[in-house]
Amino acid sequence: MNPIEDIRFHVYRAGADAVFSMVATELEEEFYYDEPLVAGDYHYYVTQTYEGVESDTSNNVMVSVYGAEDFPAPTDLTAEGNDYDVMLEWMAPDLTDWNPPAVMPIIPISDEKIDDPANYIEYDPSEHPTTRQGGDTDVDATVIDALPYSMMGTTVGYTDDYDEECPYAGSTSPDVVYSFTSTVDTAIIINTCGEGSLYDTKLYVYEGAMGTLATTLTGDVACNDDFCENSVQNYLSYIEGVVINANTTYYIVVDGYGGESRDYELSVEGMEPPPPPPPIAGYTIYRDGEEVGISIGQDATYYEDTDLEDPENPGAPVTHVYE
Ligand SMILES: [Ca+2]
Ligand SMILES: [Ca+2]
Ligand SMILES: [Ca+2]
Repeated sequence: MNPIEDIRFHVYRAGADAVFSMVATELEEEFYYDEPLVAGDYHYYVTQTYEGVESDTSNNVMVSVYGAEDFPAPTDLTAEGNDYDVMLEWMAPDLTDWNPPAVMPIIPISDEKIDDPANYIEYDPSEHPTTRQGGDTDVDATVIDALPYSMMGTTVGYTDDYDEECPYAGSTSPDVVYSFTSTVDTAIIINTCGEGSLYDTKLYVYEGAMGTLATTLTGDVACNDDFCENSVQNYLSYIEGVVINANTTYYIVVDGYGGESRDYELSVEGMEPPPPPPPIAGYTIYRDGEEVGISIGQDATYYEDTDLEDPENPGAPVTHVYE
């Protein structure tokens, strides 16, 4: 007898209220298609049962679902009938002030870290004679000269020059330093949430001089250890709205928790202006609520609906409603 045959899966989902409830039960397959859902962020986990006993929970995943309200609608639809054909024309929506939904949401961490300084690594750069990429301190900081900025690197082989408590102290992780100066007052978002980050990173920003933490738009100090996760690492770092005053040098430090060091992916974005809107891919045409066709491209604001003869009464015109 195959014990796998008796295993069943339960799927749990939470919406914005963060309260999980079971949405599927006794599944035999290792997948589930959850629909319909209104737009929003959802969290999921899965358990399995065997002979009535339910397992611990799987890892959590988060997904953003977008709905019709996230996308502007075309306007000014007109229809012109000609025998049994209808010619439709419409206007493309005005996307001047529209911000598209983010394609890659930042994934918040799902597991609380258990901080145990006894498990900290004692980092010794002499054990890592790797080629260095520059940027060990403020003196040789790598200059970020344009935004958005993205850099894949490693902290292995660098020296531990700095540390900040947010909230964990005592790390001996090596650190690398980037510098950024703007000619105008602005704000930036920095993170190591990308797939290129392979260790427990820590990020902070100094203003003007090493040791003076910058602040964020919400008044917090610009330091973060754990905010987001990727597919391989749970404790990545994200700081939103670091206040950048014009003509002041800011030092972005990529550091680590508990003596850890490895590869990182650093992203730095300006918070303004918003990205240009993407083009509209095309339109879907509905007749009496049924999809009857598509037109490709933002400028393809017309559709010819042909062969509308009433099958019940050959040769008779039919009335249709378009939306
Ligand atoms: Ca360093
Ligand atoms: Ca450090
Ligand atoms: Ca971290």
